[in-house]
Amino acid sequence: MKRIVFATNNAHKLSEVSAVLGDGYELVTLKEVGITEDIPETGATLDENASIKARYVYERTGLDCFADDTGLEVEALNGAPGVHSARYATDGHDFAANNAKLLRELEDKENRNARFRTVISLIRNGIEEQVEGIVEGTIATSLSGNEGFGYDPLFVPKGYDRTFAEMSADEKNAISHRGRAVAALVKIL
Ligand code: ITT
Repeated sequence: MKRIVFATNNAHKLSEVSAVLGDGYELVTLKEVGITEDIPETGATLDENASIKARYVYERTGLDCFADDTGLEVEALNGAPGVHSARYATDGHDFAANNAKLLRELEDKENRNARFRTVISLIRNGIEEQVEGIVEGTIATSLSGNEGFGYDPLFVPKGYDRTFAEMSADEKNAISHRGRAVAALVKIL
């Protein structure tokens, strides 16, 4: 079994990624390697932030590791909230406030096209590689479902009439940005 650190403080991400990675990998958490502080995400893009998070862990532990940075990119909002998805409405990770703000911003917009994009930075033996995963969809006009996290109750993937929050973890992983990025990660691991 390969041991690899996943640089995240988000428990939802951890369970999604470990489900897609499967039994061949033992995911080590930040807590387990003694990193309890929030890693500063100061980059201007998802690519930069994924890289910052992975390097932060590699520099402190020397262990193989990866980090994911994800954003929701809404067409009518010129790609916002994008890299600012976690702190769209407030300073913290307030999912309800973020969703309420998104609904407000799109109130008078006909174009509700959006996509989730995940960038994963992998550092193995000191060498960094990046992969990404994208899922296209639309933003619903009201919240539906209790599964998942973040913007899931508003995101309807293309070809479906349910939000990610109305899908099981397996269903979401099979088509999601993160599921696709992790599938690409597995190919290079
Ligand atoms: P880490 O940096 O500790 O990994 P985070 O929650 O800060 O966790 P990101 O910066 O990658 O993660 O994600 C930014 C926000 O995007 C996150 O807070 C959610 O609101 C949203 N998000 C990310 N992945 C999502 C998903 O699969 N479904 C719905 N919303 C998601």
